[in-house]
Amino acid sequence: MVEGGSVGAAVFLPDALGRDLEVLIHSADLGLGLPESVLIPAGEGMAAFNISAVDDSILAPGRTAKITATAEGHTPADQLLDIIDNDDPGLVVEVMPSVFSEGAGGLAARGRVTRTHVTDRYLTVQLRVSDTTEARCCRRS
Ligand SMILES: [Ca+2]
Ligand SMILES: [Ca+2]
Repeated sequence: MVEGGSVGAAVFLPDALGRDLEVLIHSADLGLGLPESVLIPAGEGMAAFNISAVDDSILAPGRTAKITATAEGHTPADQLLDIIDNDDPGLVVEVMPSVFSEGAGGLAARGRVTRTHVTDRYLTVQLRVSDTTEARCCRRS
């Protein structure tokens, strides 16, 4: 599941009971949205619920969360869920002005590269012009 998304989940009983059964749902992963409990009604063998993952803006590796279902008189059950980060770093390239004369000279425009996630690590960015017969880059300023 990608953060910001949700998935359907369910708890099952091997055999339906003659009474309602409250099943507690728990995960130590605080980035998940879970119901505290679900109810398997008498005569039924399952209860469905949704799991959502908080969409933060923090770049992080993917993680695996454990979800545990417990109910009185029953053996607890665990399920692992992989959560994929959606905050991949990106780059933005701007050229100002975006239109200029071919006679404007060697400093016709200024460029700026920014990254969407600032970290304490340096980042080397390679710049390339697709048509070097029309424009060239790059002189640092
Ligand atoms: Ca995000
Ligand atoms: Ca994230």
